[in-house]
Amino acid sequence: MLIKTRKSGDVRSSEITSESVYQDRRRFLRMGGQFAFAGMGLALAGCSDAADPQSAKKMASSGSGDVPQLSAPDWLQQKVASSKPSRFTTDEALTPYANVTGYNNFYEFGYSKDDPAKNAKNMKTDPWSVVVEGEVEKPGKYTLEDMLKPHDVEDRIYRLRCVEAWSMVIPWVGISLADMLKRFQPTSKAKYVQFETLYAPEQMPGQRSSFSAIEYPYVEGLRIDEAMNPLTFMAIGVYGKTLPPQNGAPLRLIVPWKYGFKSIKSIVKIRFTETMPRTTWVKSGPSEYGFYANVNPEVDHPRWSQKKERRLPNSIWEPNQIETQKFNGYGEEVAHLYKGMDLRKFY
Ligand SMILES: Nc1nc2c(c(=O)[nH]1)N[C@H]1C(S)=C(S)[C@@H](COP(=O)(O)O)O[C@H]1N2
Ligand SMILES: [Mo]
Repeated sequence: MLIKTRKSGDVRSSEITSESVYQDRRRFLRMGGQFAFAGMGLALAGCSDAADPQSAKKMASSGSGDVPQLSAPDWLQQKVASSKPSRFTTDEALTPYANVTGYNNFYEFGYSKDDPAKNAKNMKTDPWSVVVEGEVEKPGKYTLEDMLKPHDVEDRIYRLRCVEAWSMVIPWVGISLADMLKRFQPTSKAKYVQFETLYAPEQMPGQRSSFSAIEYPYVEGLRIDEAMNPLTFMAIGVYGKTLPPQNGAPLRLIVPWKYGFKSIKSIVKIRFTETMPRTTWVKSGPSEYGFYANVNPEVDHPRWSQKKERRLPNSIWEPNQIETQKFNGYGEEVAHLYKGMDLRKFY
């Protein structure tokens, strides 16, 4: 059902590394839009071959895959451990755990790809609660346990395509977002759903910085039909174990057909609204980052091409550039949501 192509596209020497694209994204924001091109970082150095996707869970539970059990309450560990395979999978090679948990974007913990793993170590994720508010019959402050209790947990292997033109294949554990949201009974006025990340400057150095590229708390949003699409997922684990803080513990969104920045981490608030939420990246650079942010090789970022992506793990000897697929390869499931919309205008 899911499209499973794996092409090794040829790399043009003119192509800048996506690491430099990332540096550029950050510099651009800091400088208020002025383009500055300075030293480039190297792409992540090579890693071992990725594992067979079908063995993700085996690997995770055998321990041979270096998947540690992080400190999380027992009930949550058990919940994650109870996950069952789902129809959402791919036969592409999994990105190794070390890359998934060591190469991150979580600006609250710093801008370098290795900052979140270093700086989020002591993030407090228990107790955790989520405020549900806005256009909904059952608003309230729910403990994480209440949020998760009625739901079965499933494994889903999804591609993650960052707007910076790198990508991974990640085995998540979690719950269909639609199933979770329906319980709160959105009203007929609920046209959008907004999500907010924890705001805790005492724990999150990025939120204390006076040079911040983005506003906090981090806010993302979806149209209600996007939120209710079967692909949209709330993750509580990865590689068969609870989420490490750098990946958005204890609860983070996964929207696999959109650029990674829509997949907001460490969620503390869900708000149903009648109007389109003002989201973090749209506020920071509206000409560069749209509300929809659907993966689309036909619509370039104003400062770089979106035609290809660097699939991790890669190395300078094996850049692993592959073609980017429209809707990140999930068009069959989601293209209908955008029928009649000009995707150049609604980027
Ligand atoms: N709160 C918050 N959520 C966030 C981000 C962030 O900086 N802060 N970065 C986003 C971006 S740009 C990407 S690509 C993904 C990366 O998720 P991963 O580190 O789990 O691979 O998280 C997204 N969610
Ligand atoms: Mo991203």
